[in-house]
Amino acid sequence: MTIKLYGMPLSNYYNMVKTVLLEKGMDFEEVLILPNQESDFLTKSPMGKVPAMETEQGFLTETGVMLDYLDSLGQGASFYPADPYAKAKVQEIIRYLELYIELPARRLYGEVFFGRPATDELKAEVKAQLVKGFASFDRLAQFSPYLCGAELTYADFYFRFSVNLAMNVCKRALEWDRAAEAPQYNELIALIDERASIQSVLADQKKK
Ligand SMILES: N[C@@H](CCC(=O)N[C@@H](CS)C(=O)NCC(=O)O)C(=O)O
Repeated sequence: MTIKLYGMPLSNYYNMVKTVLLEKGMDFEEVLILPNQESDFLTKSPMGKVPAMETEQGFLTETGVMLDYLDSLGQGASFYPADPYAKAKVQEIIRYLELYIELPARRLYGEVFFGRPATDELKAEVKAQLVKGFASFDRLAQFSPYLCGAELTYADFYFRFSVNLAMNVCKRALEWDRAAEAPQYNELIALIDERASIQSVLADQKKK
């Protein structure tokens, strides 16, 4: 059975998984659906979030899990190093991006993307989390030129679709120009954006 990817091109997590499917040259179908709490969708995605993935054995959710599943299928290129420690370092940086940058930044998506102003208290809390989050990420990331060294890894795809939005949140909700402080972020995004997979994902995002 062809893998089906549920979600929508506005979702950065959806785009991470879609990029990896494209990079691997795997056949897949896109099922366009918004996150929702309908009972039918909750049987597929227990939190009602996107992306979700339908495989011949059943459904999977959580972006990191889906990336690992696709990797373990062994089709197309792998973006994990063969060495177990080096692979764990890629997984570590993805975890940092998710827990300490993506999730705090998301707390201000309402203000930045959906016109729901956040309180000053919330902004101060998120700013403190992001200061720590970016500092910890900077201690792990190599930018030489990729996050984990000379080879492109899954962490770079995660970074591409996560940190650009987080920087947007910093600028628009916190008056904090993270991109100016860390020019290496946009340099890496520009490098990753040269890939055909990303170009195709971004073009689909613009269409919607
Ligand atoms: N931890 C999930 C997060 C996915 C997620 O938050 N997706 C957003 C769209 S970008 C969503 O479905 N939001 C709706 C909601 O939170 O109920 C993952 O890694 O895939």
